[in-house]
Amino acid sequence: MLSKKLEKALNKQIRIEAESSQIYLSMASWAEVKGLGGIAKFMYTQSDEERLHMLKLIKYVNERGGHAQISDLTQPKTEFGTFQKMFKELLDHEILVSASINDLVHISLEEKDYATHNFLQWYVAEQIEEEALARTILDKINLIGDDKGGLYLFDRDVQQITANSAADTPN
Ligand code: OFO
Repeated sequence: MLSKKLEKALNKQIRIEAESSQIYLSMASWAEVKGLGGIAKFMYTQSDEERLHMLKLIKYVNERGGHAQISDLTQPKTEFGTFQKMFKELLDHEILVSASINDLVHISLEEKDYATHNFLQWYVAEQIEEEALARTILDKINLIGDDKGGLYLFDRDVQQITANSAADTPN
């Protein structure tokens, strides 16, 4: 059985994952409208993954005798300026999510809930991957700068990154 404190913290994380999904969905839509289908596809996939992260938490909370709460969400931005800025936002957001997962791990230890501590290790590993992916992409984008040809090639190649990260999608 989850403690009330941990249940509350896990519910907060459910909301964060749902909001992450919405943010990436908004980025996908923005990229699609800008005519960069590869980047849009990448962001749609990221959005789907965040939804899976949310669902995995919901099922865990309910399985452990808690009640997963579905809350209203903050509306994401709809404009992202440039692709550099958008990917920088993606990285910054993932860093925030990692901090939130770390807090959860801390609470699980405080509450001596080793099952939850064990469950959260999947998220700890996932955050390492997601931050690394965002950094790799950002490095490439910074190399491209304002070069239109480079952006064209990046848009084509980013689909490969989508395909690789999709292989890690949880069940
Ligand atoms: Fe849920 O991992 Fe990204 O935010």
